[in-house]
Amino acid sequence: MKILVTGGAGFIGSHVVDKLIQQQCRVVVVDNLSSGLREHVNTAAKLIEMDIGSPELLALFEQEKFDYVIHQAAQTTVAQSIDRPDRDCQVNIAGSVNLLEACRKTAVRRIVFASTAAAYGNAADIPIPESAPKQPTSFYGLSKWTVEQYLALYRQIFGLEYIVLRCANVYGERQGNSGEGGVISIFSKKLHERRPVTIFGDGGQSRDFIYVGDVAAANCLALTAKTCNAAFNISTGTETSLNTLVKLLEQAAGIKLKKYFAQPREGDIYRSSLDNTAAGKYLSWQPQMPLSQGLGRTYQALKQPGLNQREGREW
Ligand code: UD2
Repeated sequence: MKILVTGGAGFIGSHVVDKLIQQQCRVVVVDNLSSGLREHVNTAAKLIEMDIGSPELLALFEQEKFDYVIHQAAQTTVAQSIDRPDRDCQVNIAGSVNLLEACRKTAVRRIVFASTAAAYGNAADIPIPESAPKQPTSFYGLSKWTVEQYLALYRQIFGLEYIVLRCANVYGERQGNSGEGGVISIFSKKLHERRPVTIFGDGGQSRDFIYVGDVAAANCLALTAKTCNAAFNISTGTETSLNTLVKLLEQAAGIKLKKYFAQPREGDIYRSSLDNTAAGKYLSWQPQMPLSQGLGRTYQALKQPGLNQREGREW
């Protein structure tokens, strides 16, 4: 089968591509390389440098005739969505609708969409079930939730099949570690450089950290899962506070981190963990990577840049 992975040069997308290639799929990547890297794209995949919002996207779909689409391309950070809601909307909403148009006009069989825990906002019940109210506290959460609703309506009106994967905090090799990166990649880099970290808030805020290889596996399973037109949480189902994360990172590296505390970040949620029962039942998916081990791998990959490359990974 022929699969398009949007954002396939990015952090999660490039791991998805690797897994699909391992499964002998034919893979095309569409990525504008705004944050993704050409060298992260598996050489067995075809890379098209294009924006998902491009008017040329439809012609590409007509030419390639994709069976399935895995949609990972996005503006991915909460903080940037607060700085530039207009840009977040343009990429995450308008770009996705452009992609959906190409999907329905060329009879794509199914689209798998990367959504987020941020769609829930501050939920009452932890771990959060899929049915919890969607009350995003950031434009990023809002834009992802909006696309989920577009998918439901595209299904209803045009018959396009979909699966939404609401991912918790994804970490692992190849994650960016600049201001746009996740807390694990940022702290790992600081640790490696023996520089202090800044904790926004009291460090008591929790996240559900899920390894990128586990997320890639969930995407592959979602392509052919019998149950579709539904959303599934992809997570470990456990909460880890930032203070605990710092301790685990220190253990993984054998180095002490110096910490500064600053004001909580605008739009941040305090507690986050997602119930993953439904993904177990309907996708036959379970997280495999223990956090301490995943942190070790992430840190080692930073120390040995070769491990960040596709060829160096064992996952
Ligand atoms: C992450 C994802 C987002 C979405 C969401 C789902 C990233 C960059 N963003 O947003 O795409 O999937 O999870 O819930 O992965 N923090 C510090 N110091 C730092 C950096 C972060 O204290 O230097 C804090 C931050 O204020 C927050 C926590 O660490 O309380 C996690 O921050 P993050 O940027 O890694 O991820 P989050 O949850 O905002």
